[in-house]
Amino acid sequence: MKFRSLLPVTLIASLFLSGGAAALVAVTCPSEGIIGDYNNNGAIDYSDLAAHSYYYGQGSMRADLNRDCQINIADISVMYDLYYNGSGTLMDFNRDGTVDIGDWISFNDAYFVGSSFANVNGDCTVDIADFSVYSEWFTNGCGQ
Ligand SMILES: [Ca+2]
Ligand SMILES: [Ca+2]
Ligand SMILES: [Ca+2]
Repeated sequence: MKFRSLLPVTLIASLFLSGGAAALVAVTCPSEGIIGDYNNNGAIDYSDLAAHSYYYGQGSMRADLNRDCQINIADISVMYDLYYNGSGTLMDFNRDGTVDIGDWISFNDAYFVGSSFANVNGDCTVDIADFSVYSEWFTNGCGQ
Protein backbone atom coordinates (compact mmCIF):
# COMPACT_ATOMS: atom_id res chain seq x y z
CA MET A 1 0.00 0.00 0.00
CA LYS A 2 2.83 2.34 0.77
CA PHE A 3 4.33 1.97 -2.73
CA ARG A 4 0.93 2.41 -4.36
CA SER A 5 0.38 5.68 -2.56
CA LEU A 6 3.66 7.05 -3.93
CA LEU A 7 2.53 6.96 -7.55
CA PRO A 8 -0.09 9.74 -7.55
CA VAL A 9 2.26 12.00 -5.61
CA THR A 10 4.98 11.45 -8.24
CA LEU A 11 2.52 12.18 -11.04
CA ILE A 12 1.31 15.35 -9.39
CA ALA A 13 4.90 16.44 -8.78
CA SER A 14 5.89 15.86 -12.40
CA LEU A 15 2.79 17.70 -13.66
CA PHE A 16 3.67 20.58 -11.36
CA LEU A 17 7.27 20.60 -12.60
CA SER A 18 6.29 20.46 -16.27
CA GLY A 19 3.76 23.26 -15.66
CA GLY A 20 6.48 25.33 -14.00
CA ALA A 21 8.87 24.77 -16.91
CA ALA A 22 6.19 25.70 -19.45
CA ALA A 23 5.64 29.03 -17.70
CA LEU A 24 9.22 30.03 -18.58
CA VAL A 25 8.62 29.56 -22.31
CA ALA A 26 7.50 32.60 -24.29
CA VAL A 27 3.78 32.38 -25.04
CA THR A 28 2.44 33.09 -28.49
CA CYS A 29 -1.07 34.43 -28.24
CA PRO A 30 -3.72 33.20 -30.68
CA SER A 31 -4.55 35.48 -33.58
CA GLU A 32 -7.40 37.71 -32.51
CA GLY A 33 -9.52 37.27 -35.61
CA ILE A 34 -13.23 36.85 -34.97
CA ILE A 35 -14.32 33.25 -35.46
CA GLY A 36 -16.41 32.99 -38.61
CA ASP A 37 -15.51 36.51 -39.81
CA TYR A 38 -14.31 35.35 -43.21
CA ASN A 39 -14.13 38.81 -44.79
CA ASN A 40 -12.41 40.31 -41.70
CA ASN A 41 -14.73 43.29 -41.40
CA GLY A 42 -15.12 42.86 -37.65
CA ALA A 43 -18.65 41.47 -37.68
CA ILE A 44 -20.52 38.34 -38.70
CA ASP A 45 -22.77 39.31 -41.57
CA TYR A 46 -24.48 37.73 -44.53
CA SER A 47 -21.31 37.64 -46.63
CA ASP A 48 -19.66 35.52 -43.91
CA LEU A 49 -22.57 33.07 -44.12
CA ALA A 50 -21.98 32.92 -47.87
CA ALA A 51 -18.23 32.44 -47.37
CA HIS A 52 -18.84 29.65 -44.87
CA SER A 53 -21.21 28.01 -47.27
CA TYR A 54 -18.53 28.20 -49.98
CA TYR A 55 -15.80 26.67 -47.78
CA TYR A 56 -18.29 24.06 -46.57
CA GLY A 57 -19.04 23.08 -50.18
CA GLN A 58 -15.31 22.83 -50.89
CA GLY A 59 -14.78 20.65 -47.82
CA SER A 60 -12.21 23.21 -46.66
CA MET A 61 -11.05 23.08 -43.05
CA ARG A 62 -11.78 26.81 -42.93
CA ALA A 63 -15.41 25.71 -42.50
CA ASP A 64 -14.55 23.68 -39.39
CA LEU A 65 -15.87 26.14 -36.81
CA ASN A 66 -16.31 23.67 -33.95
CA ARG A 67 -12.68 22.47 -34.33
CA ASP A 68 -13.43 18.76 -34.48
CA CYS A 69 -11.56 18.34 -37.78
CA GLN A 70 -14.73 17.30 -39.57
CA ILE A 71 -16.87 19.35 -41.91
CA ASN A 72 -20.53 18.63 -41.22
CA ILE A 73 -23.88 20.00 -40.11
CA ALA A 74 -22.47 20.91 -36.69
CA ASP A 75 -20.30 23.57 -38.36
CA ILE A 76 -23.32 25.08 -40.11
CA SER A 77 -25.06 25.18 -36.76
CA VAL A 78 -22.11 27.05 -35.23
CA MET A 79 -22.04 29.52 -38.13
CA TYR A 80 -25.71 30.37 -37.69
CA ASP A 81 -25.24 30.63 -33.95
CA LEU A 82 -22.40 33.12 -34.53
CA TYR A 83 -24.57 35.02 -36.98
CA TYR A 84 -27.61 35.28 -34.74
CA ASN A 85 -26.11 35.30 -31.26
CA GLY A 86 -22.86 37.22 -31.66
CA SER A 87 -19.26 36.47 -32.44
CA GLY A 88 -16.08 36.00 -30.49
CA THR A 89 -12.36 35.40 -30.75
CA LEU A 90 -10.61 32.20 -29.69
CA MET A 91 -9.80 33.81 -26.32
CA ASP A 92 -13.36 35.10 -25.90
CA PHE A 93 -14.58 31.60 -25.27
CA ASN A 94 -18.11 32.48 -24.13
CA ARG A 95 -18.47 35.10 -26.90
CA ASP A 96 -19.62 37.95 -24.65
CA GLY A 97 -17.18 40.46 -26.18
CA THR A 98 -14.66 40.55 -23.32
CA VAL A 99 -11.92 38.20 -22.15
CA ASP A 100 -12.32 37.56 -18.45
CA ILE A 101 -12.71 34.81 -15.86
CA GLY A 102 -16.00 33.82 -17.49
CA ASP A 103 -14.02 32.60 -20.50
CA TRP A 104 -11.75 30.53 -18.28
CA ILE A 105 -14.82 28.93 -16.70
CA SER A 106 -16.40 28.31 -20.12
CA PHE A 107 -13.18 26.78 -21.41
CA ASN A 108 -13.01 24.46 -18.40
CA ASP A 109 -16.64 23.43 -18.91
CA ALA A 110 -15.90 22.58 -22.55
CA TYR A 111 -12.63 20.85 -21.68
CA PHE A 112 -14.04 18.59 -19.00
CA VAL A 113 -16.91 17.38 -21.19
CA GLY A 114 -14.46 16.85 -24.07
CA SER A 115 -16.15 19.38 -26.38
CA SER A 116 -14.30 19.94 -29.62
CA PHE A 117 -14.45 23.69 -28.92
CA ALA A 118 -11.76 23.09 -26.29
CA ASN A 119 -9.41 21.86 -29.03
CA VAL A 120 -7.64 25.21 -29.03
CA ASN A 121 -4.35 23.88 -30.46
CA GLY A 122 -6.17 22.50 -33.50
CA ASP A 123 -4.74 18.96 -33.38
CA CYS A 124 -8.18 17.24 -33.54
CA THR A 125 -8.16 15.92 -29.97
CA VAL A 126 -9.11 17.51 -26.66
CA ASP A 127 -6.42 16.73 -24.12
CA ILE A 128 -4.06 18.18 -21.51
CA ALA A 129 -2.15 20.00 -24.27
CA ASP A 130 -5.22 22.15 -24.94
CA PHE A 131 -5.64 22.85 -21.25
CA SER A 132 -1.99 23.87 -21.10
CA VAL A 133 -2.26 26.12 -24.18
CA TYR A 134 -5.41 27.91 -23.10
CA SER A 135 -4.21 28.40 -19.52
CA GLU A 136 -0.92 29.83 -20.82
CA TRP A 137 -2.78 32.23 -23.09
CA PHE A 138 -5.08 33.18 -20.28
CA THR A 139 -2.42 33.68 -17.60
CA ASN A 140 -0.34 35.74 -20.06
CA GLY A 141 -3.21 38.14 -20.74
CA CYS A 142 -3.82 37.19 -24.36
CA GLY A 143 -6.87 39.00 -25.72
CA GLN A 144 -6.92 41.65 -22.97
CA1 LIG B 1 -16.45 20.61 -37.55
CA1 LIG C 1 -15.77 36.37 -22.81
CA1 LIG D 1 -6.05 19.64 -29.08
